[in-house]
Amino acid sequence: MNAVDRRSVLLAGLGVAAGAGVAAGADALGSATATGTTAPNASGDPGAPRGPGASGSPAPKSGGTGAEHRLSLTAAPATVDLGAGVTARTWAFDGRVPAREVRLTAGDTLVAELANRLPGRTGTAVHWHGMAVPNAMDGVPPVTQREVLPGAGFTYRFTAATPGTYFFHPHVGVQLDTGMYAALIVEDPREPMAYDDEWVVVLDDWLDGIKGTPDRMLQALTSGGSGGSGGEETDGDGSGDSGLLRGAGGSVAYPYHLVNGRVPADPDTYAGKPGARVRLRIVNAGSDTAYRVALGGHRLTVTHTDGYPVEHQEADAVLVGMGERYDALVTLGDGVFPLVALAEGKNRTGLALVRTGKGAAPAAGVRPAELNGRVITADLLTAAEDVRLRAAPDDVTHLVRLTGSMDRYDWSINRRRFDMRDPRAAAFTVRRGQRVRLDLKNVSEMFHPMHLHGHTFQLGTSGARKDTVTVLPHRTVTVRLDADNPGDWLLHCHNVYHGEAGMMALLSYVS
Ligand SMILES: [Cu+2]
Repeated sequence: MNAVDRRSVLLAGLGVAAGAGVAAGADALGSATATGTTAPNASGDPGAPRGPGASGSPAPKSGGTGAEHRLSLTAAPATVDLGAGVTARTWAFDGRVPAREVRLTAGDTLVAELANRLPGRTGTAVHWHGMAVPNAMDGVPPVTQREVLPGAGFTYRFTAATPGTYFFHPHVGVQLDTGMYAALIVEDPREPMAYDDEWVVVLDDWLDGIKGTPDRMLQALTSGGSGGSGGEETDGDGSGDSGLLRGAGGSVAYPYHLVNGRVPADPDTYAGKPGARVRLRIVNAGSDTAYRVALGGHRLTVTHTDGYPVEHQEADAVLVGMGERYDALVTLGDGVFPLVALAEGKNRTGLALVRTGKGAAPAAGVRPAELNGRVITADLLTAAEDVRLRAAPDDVTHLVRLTGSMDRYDWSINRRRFDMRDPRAAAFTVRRGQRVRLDLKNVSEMFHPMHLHGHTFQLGTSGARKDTVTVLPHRTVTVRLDADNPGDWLLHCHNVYHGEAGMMALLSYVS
């Protein structure tokens, strides 16, 4: 995080005091915004009237600050340095893995210009994971837009209504498993939590350019599974079951697990001061790996998942499925500490370091005891009171059976494999204004992190507000949402190989 970002966070925390000093007549939101990251890009007058985004946390889904945040994303082949002499030929946005973090203030408008310089006829698009964008900005070809072909571009434009921790990635084929991803942070102009700094922790399982490509992996998985041609590609070594996931951790044996694009032998290092309070924003951008994350020598206070606040809970570690995000507060000790992401069921780890004082760095394969302490999973969380869904009867209930098997790799929903050429077939239909209940019933032997586009749902009746929820084998998770964002929205497994094999469906609004 750069100095400007940090200042904006601190100012937001200071609230009124900062406002008084900077702009007479502006409220705390105005001054925090004017001093923060968005000011250089703002097209409007920083003192202009603010929308209803100013009224509380999280900001309501309308209105805006008037500030525009412009960025360009060029998708192209790149050779990236993963540390410790490991380089990989991959596809990336602007040659970086992860791509440059995007940071906005709630109410800002993001204007992102995508340019495609990928090889051959490789189309792409950008999906803004977790953001309740207008349907046409959701980045899912061919459902919400056409594929952006090489040499062409597309401009995404939407207002970031709700503060939180998000990320973005392509939603074409298995491009999620390339280097094309980055964190997207929406700051709360009235941030209610006090902290001294914040660190974004982006996790990823990596094979591209090291062990074939994601496309080849998909082919191996779908053309015979473990017994077929995929034998040497797919998992066979170092894997096992995960107790937390009640089964296999995945099907792909990744050579590396990265934290912020770095291998454990050459980790990213966060510098801080002993006693400082830091907000961690943890994003799992992986494709086939759930991570158990802990900071050695520290306890975590879990505060948010998928951007939405929860009643705070103390934990030693947190389980983060693919597509999930968790925020946690931590008070730093004095020394050098390992921030470890254990790949569930894969017997491998990713690593970053936290350095606040003297000391030798821990070994690359370190496994702090906290990994085996109290692990927070989403089902243990309760939504913060101000983000709970209002009580209302269910207007429509859909049974979403998660079907298929690892052997046949015939992942599907209600036994139907999604067909991108006919995406609206067998859609789950809803009407605007309905309270929608989805019963996610996993009848398979493997966990599935189910992600819904364009909405957040609530687990149970007062559980966490989320957009991605891990459904364990032979379990049913009931979620509810308000149908308030018309369009055709994907509901799918965020294991990119499961999704691409067919575990997707559409939630479609009808009139
Ligand atoms: Cu799945």
